[in-house]
Amino acid sequence: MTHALIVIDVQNDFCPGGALAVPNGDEIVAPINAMMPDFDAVILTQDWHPAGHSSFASSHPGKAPYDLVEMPYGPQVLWPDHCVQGTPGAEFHPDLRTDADLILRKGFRSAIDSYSAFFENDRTTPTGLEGYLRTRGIDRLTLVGLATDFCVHYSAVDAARLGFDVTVRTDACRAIDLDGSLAAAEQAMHDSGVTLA
Ligand code: VGL
Ligand code: ZN
Repeated sequence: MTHALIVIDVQNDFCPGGALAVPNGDEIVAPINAMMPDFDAVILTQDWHPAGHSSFASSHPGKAPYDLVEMPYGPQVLWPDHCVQGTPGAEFHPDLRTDADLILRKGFRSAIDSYSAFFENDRTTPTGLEGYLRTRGIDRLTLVGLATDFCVHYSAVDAARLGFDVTVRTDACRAIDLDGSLAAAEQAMHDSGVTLA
């Protein structure tokens, strides 16, 4: 089997002091760096939104961060402005090793968010990552990063649905945990056949 490490969104805005800080998000940087040499391929994802992105509460008059809205593609949580293209918050954590094979950006279309590394939030528009992995003969994936209950969760469920052998190393992830979203994500990943390790 050819085994890739997919490092989800280890960016300044998701670390302490960032715009959408995940509690203790920076704790996973050193363990992730230490895991990288054990894989045949390393892929980093980067949340990469244009200013005024439709997932930002600031783009919806009268709405606040963490409100839920109905978008044409389904329900969407509204977030503080984060990971705006070209800003320091969108950069990787300064200690993260970035000598990866591929850096995949997602969430770059204004009208739609993309939690998953495989599909935008309509769950059908592909990012191209599946084709990249398949053409490289990669069939096994280990996922780590931020946040367990959003981008790691959706990426893991989509990868399992596409037929990859998927493990999430929860010790190298950290969660936002809005209203039980971590428990729901763990259940959904388990039900999709993802190994939680
Ligand atoms: C994420 C919320 C908004 C994540 C990205 O990386 O989990 N969460 N954008
Ligand atoms: Zn985002």
